[in-house]
Amino acid sequence: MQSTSNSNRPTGRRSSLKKRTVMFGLLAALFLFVVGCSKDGMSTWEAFGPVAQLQLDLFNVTMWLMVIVFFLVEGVLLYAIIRYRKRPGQPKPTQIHGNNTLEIVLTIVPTILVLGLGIWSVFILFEIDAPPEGSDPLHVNVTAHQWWFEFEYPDAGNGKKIITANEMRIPVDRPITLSLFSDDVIHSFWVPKLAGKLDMVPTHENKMWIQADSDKIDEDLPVTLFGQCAELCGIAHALMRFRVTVMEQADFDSWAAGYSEPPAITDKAKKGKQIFAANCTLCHTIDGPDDPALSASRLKGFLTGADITPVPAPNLTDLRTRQTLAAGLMDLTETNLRAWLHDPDGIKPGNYMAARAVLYQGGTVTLDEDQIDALIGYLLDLR
Ligand code: HEC
Ligand SMILES: [Cu+2]
Repeated sequence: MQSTSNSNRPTGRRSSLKKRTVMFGLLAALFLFVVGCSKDGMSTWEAFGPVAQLQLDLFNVTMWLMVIVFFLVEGVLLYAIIRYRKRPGQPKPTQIHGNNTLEIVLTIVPTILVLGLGIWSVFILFEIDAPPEGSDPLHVNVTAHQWWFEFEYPDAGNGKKIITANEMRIPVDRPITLSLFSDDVIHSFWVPKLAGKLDMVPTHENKMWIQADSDKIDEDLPVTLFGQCAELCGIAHALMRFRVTVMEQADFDSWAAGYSEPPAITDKAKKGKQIFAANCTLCHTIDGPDDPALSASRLKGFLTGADITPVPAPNLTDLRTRQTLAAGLMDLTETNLRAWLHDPDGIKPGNYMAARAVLYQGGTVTLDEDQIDALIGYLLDLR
């Protein structure tokens, strides 16, 4: 036993070294592939507003300084290792205590670097704390739910409240102040092109502001930016995305003015309206902002967690004006809406519509194809 393993050892070692080298190469390639995101999507390398720009500048300076330090230190290290390595027949080098000048330099330089970057970071923290004095910010309350985002504009159009989900619209060149909340666990608000991440914590309000500048966006408005929850928050965390559409103030105003105006409803949609009232209003509102008392009872239902209860759900009033379904998961099309109504859990495993609506408790949806057609007609007839 002993002798066999001994005689095998040299080749075994060599092949495992080879294997390790290959594994390392593969991992390095995977790493480069994974971090090689394009600028179009969720890139942090492109700033569309002043907050993101300040953060990006700080990041760039910090990173490049550290890259220089890394190559300097590693360079000197490698040079010393190779140049002064032990050679056969060489006498033992003279032993010295150290070098005071070198030690002082190696203490002072990093101290200056760390202090400098630290102080600059604090200045930037203050600078991005609030929008400039005298600007006219638009306020939005953002509440995270497992696994979607709710946007409330307390005073968007003539003091009228607007509640919508998963897609935030913002006017260009205007500061947007955000109050971030959560109704369940900790989530995180992240639109890389507008600002860094900020946690959304239950029972605690976090504030931030963002702005999209027309001179930083070289496309025609409206422009859609991507965001997503950046804090592991449960089974559908990776499917908790949202969008921010940057638009001209006038377009924003006309969207706001149209919100909750009763739509023209076709005959087919009339039937859909009844089906909606019977099956969906436990959780969804479709005719304006959610009634606060109703929201509170939905939240209570969710938190007490009995099997079939109301839960907070996306406000569907402006569903027709949206681009996506199920927290940015798929485009809003008739086919996708049909698929969602048939089997929400197949599309977004773990979501609370499938888990808590009576409709889905038998395994398949209890609506027939005609009823689903009517529902789709109704949902897409709203503006
Ligand atoms: C038990 C509560 C509940 C009931 C009842 C319910 N839903 Fe939902 N619905 C939800 C939740 C929660 C979500 C969010 C799922 C997610 O994205 O994680 C949702 C998402 C949706 C969405 C996607 C909205 C968006 O902004 O992406 C649509 C459309 C929808 N539901 C339609 C319906 C219709 C139509 C009915 C009735 C046939 C219905 N729902 C019944 C809870 C419910
Ligand atoms: Cu989340």
